[in-house]
Amino acid sequence: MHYLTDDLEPAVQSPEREKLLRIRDKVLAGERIDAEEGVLLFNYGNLSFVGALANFIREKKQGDKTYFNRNFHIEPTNVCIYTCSFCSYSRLIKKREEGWEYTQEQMMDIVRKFDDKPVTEVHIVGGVLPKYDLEFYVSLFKAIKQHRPELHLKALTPVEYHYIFKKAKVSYEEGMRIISDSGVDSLPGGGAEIFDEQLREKIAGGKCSSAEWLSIHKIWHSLGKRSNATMLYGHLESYEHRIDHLERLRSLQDETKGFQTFIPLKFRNKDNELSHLDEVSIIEDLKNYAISRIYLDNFDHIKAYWPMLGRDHAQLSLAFGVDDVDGTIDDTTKIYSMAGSEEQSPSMTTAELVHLIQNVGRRAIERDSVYNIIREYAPGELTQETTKSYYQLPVA
Ligand code: V47
Ligand code: SF4
Repeated sequence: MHYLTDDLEPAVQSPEREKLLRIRDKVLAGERIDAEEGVLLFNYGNLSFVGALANFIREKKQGDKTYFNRNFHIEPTNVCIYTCSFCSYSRLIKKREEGWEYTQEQMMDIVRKFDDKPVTEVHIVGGVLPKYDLEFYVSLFKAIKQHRPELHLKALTPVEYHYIFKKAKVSYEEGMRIISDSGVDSLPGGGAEIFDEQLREKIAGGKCSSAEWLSIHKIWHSLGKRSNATMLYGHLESYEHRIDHLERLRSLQDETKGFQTFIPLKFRNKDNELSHLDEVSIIEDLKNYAISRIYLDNFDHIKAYWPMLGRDHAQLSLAFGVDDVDGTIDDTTKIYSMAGSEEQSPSMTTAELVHLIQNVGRRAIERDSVYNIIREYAPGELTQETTKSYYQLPVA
């Protein structure tokens, strides 16, 4: 019998004790919990209970391995035709002069800035604007691949794809094939927000629907490609909405097995139309990571995005189901600092990131974008001096 069977008894002082113990038994037996049980965990599972279960699954799947990669971001524009109420980033077309709109050449300059750096991935995502159409992106992707063929291109979300395919009058199937042929290797998880149709309409009205988001990922997976998924939480949603979101992802993953990582994104309230909302507590963040880990039994990885969460909380998350802390990051990422993230100028050296992981007793593994292990770092192997030159990136 696993030690959790006894150890978790005292953690379950709840009117729903019997149901919680049943969930514990299911998790320990490797069985899937259902939506009702997921909601019950949010309502009645205390942090130590859900944390222990999530950590059990995390260690069963990944042991102490904790992954990061070396990536940089390009945000083509922060001007957007949409008006998502949680977004602190977009400068509407009427305030266009406050934003930026990079040309292909300017973006290639960013790519070239990393020519002598051992980065393995570029993550491209930004606002939606008519001039960034299918032709523009195909040309950009081809130029990046021509310049640096081995760089993994993780680019755009269904929000952009839906818009540019509609404008180009191509089907999703045809569009995703064109995108794949132009060099895109994988899709990041953005644009998922929250799948409940009514709430999505309220906070992200006008952009691709939940069904369209899922459909684009499904088609992408059918081409043998991988993608990530996110959930924006801590705004107006209920626990039922969160579990509904996880359920739709789990069910698509059963079909395609194309998702690599789930990334919960905590709503930050600086400078947006939902600024009147309080941000949720760290306890809520950790419970959300843990329950995501428990619910998404067919996802290999749960990622904490450290620039948004902050370093200490990212460390803490590693005990609550998280096994990935994303990557090193540079000055070109504005979306989180503009939304009020803990990290106003997010950048970490490889040594710092490795230390962050090892300092809480986990193994620091550098991965590529599809989770092949590039290197494991031994404790004490890296010092600030040996890596400073790689990741002391310029901060705006
Ligand atoms: O879809 C926007 C979120 C997402 C706010 O796949 C906000 O590896 C919090 O998806 N508070 C885009 N979040 C970023 C994204 C992502 C990030 C890191 C790694 C990966 C990956 C994907 O950012 C948007 C939206 O949900 N966002 N505004 C805000 N105020
Ligand atoms: Fe545009 Fe994305 Fe911001 Fe919505 S979240 S307004 S789609 S940049």
